[in-house]
Amino acid sequence: MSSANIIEQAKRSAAFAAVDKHVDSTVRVLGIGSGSTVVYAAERLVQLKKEGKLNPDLLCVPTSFQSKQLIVEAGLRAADLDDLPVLDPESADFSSIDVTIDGADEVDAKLNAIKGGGGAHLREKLVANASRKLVLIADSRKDSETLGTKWDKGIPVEVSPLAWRTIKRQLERMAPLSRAHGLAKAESAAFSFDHPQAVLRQAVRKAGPVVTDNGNFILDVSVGSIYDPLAVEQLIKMVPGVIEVGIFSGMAKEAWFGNEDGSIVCRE
Ligand code: ABF
Repeated sequence: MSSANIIEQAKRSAAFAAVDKHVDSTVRVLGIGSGSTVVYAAERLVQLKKEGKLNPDLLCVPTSFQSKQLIVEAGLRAADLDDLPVLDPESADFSSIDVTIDGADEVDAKLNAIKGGGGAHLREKLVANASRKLVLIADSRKDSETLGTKWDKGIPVEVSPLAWRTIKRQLERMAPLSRAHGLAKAESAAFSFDHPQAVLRQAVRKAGPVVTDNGNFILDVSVGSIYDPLAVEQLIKMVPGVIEVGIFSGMAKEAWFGNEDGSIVCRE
């Protein structure tokens, strides 16, 4: 089997295992993520539907146009996030989604994740935030000790088109702020990229900014190893015009990884 097929099989194994553990007839609302691994989750949902194992009234909440297509093509019912009631009106829990299954670009030992390689992280984070459980699925290439050590394309940051150059300049000059936050000890305003801690280096993709489903731009903020994902997420998010950051700190309850030898690992 080619290495590409081995990776696809690993993704499929992780997706099937996560769906089998978390989706049964008691699930009323299911968040459906974006990317290629989630395609296998949809494949498993189709099988479960045929076997009569899904809630007949199951609603699925998409996280992108791609995700919406997956839901429709699987013969499932799509629902908009804000059209849903809270699951338990009597509690303080504002969740309206039982569980969301989504992919990731990198997941660290504490289940913090870099997401948004496909430019959908704003809706993905909105859906994850409204979910009782966020379950990540990926092949083992995404399984990492520390964010920023395996994923080398930078943190996707959705920004307003109104000021993307200004935002880019501000990010490029954040080293002093980073230092103030103890995140990095950049020697000067010029970013030192070899620093072991999170040093923010912003690089707009060669072809210029990517436009998201929401009409905003994506900038890729390249960092070194991220030992404090929440701090880096907050640092970037406070820049005026930043709409959402592709770091999901402390949001995932589980992560399922398919290994190339066919085994599956679930980390909680
Ligand atoms: C979405 O799909 C994004 O958050 C993430 O960047 C990407 C992962 O894609 P794949 O499953 O194809 O690796 O979840």
